[in-house]
Amino acid sequence: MAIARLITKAENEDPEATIALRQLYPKTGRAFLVGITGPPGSGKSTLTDKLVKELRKRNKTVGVIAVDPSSPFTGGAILGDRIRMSDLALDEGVFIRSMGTRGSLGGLSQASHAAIKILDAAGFDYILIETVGVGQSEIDIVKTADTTVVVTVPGLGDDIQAIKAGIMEIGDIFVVNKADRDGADRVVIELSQMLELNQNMGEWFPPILKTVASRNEGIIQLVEKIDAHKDFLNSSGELIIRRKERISNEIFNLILKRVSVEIMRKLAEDNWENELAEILEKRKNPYDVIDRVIKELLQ
Ligand SMILES: Nc1nc2c(ncn2[C@@H]2O[C@H](COP(=O)(O)OP(=O)(O)O)[C@@H](O)[C@H]2O)c(=O)[nH]1
Ligand SMILES: [Mg+2]
Repeated sequence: MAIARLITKAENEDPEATIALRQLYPKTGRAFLVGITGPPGSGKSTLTDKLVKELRKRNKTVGVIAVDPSSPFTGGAILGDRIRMSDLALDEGVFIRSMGTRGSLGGLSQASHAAIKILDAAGFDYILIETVGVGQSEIDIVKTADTTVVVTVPGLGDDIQAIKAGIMEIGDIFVVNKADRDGADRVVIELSQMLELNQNMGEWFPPILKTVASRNEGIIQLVEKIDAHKDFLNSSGELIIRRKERISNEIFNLILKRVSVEIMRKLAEDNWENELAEILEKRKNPYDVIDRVIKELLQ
C-alpha cells in the first residue's frame, strides 16, 4: 500500500514524493533492473508474468513496472496485464504496477524512474520494466535497465527493420517469442546476421533465445541468460559504467525540466506579452531576446 501510494504521488508530481525519494536514494542500487521491450502484442506481458514466476521459484522478490502509454488508446492492454498477472497479486514478494494512463511522456518517464527507485529501495531483488519499444520515450525508459531484453515475433515482416533501427543497439538479450509459429528460425537467423554486422559490439555477444511464453517454454533459459548477463556486468565493471551513465542522464533531464519551468515562470513575470508583440512587429528580433534572457538567467 505504501509503495503504491508513493508511486501515485510521484506520478502526480507531488512534492512529498521528492522528499521521500531524497530519503530513499541511499537505499537504492541493490535491485537488478531488467528492461523488456518490443512491439505491441509480441508477448511482453506474458513473458514478464512467466519470468516473475520463475524468479519466485528461485526465492527472488520481483517488482514489475509496465509502461505502456498506448494502452488507454488501444483499449484494455493494461487491463489485460492486470488480469493476466492477477494470480501474482496475493504474493507478498511481487509488486506490479502499470503506468501510462496519465501525464505527458516526459512526465511518464520521470514517474517511471521514481517508481523504479521506490521498488529498489523497498528491497525487491529484480525489477522488470515492460515497455513498448516504439517511441523515444519508451526507449529512454528501457535504457535505464541493467539488462535489456528485446522481444520480437515471427511474421512482423518489415517491422524487423524498425527494430533494427531503434532498439537493436540496446538489446543485451534477444527473444523470439511465439516460436510456436512458423518463421521463428528465420527471425533468429536474421537477428544473428544483424548482430554480426554491429560494429560496436563489446565483450558481450547478445544471445538469441526462442520462447513460447504462453506455454512457459524457454523461460528458464531466459532467466539463466539474464543472470549470465548480470554476472558479466558485475565482473567486467560494466554495471558501474552503465549506472553512472544512467544517473547522469537522469540528473541532466531533471535539471533541464526544473530550469525550463523556472524560465517559463520568469518570462511570464517579465514583460513577456509586450515583448512578443514587439517581436511580431519587428521592433525586436528573437535572437537578441534569447541572448538577453540567457544572460539574465546565468546571472
Ligand atoms: N501463440 C503464442 N501466443 C502468445 C505467446 N506469448 C503470448 N501470446 C499471446 O499474444 C497476445 C499478446 O500478448 P501480450 O503478453 O499481451 O503482449 P504485449 O503487448 O507484448 O505485452 C496474448 O493473447 C498472448 O496470450 C506465444 O509464445 N505464442
Ligand atoms: Mg503488455
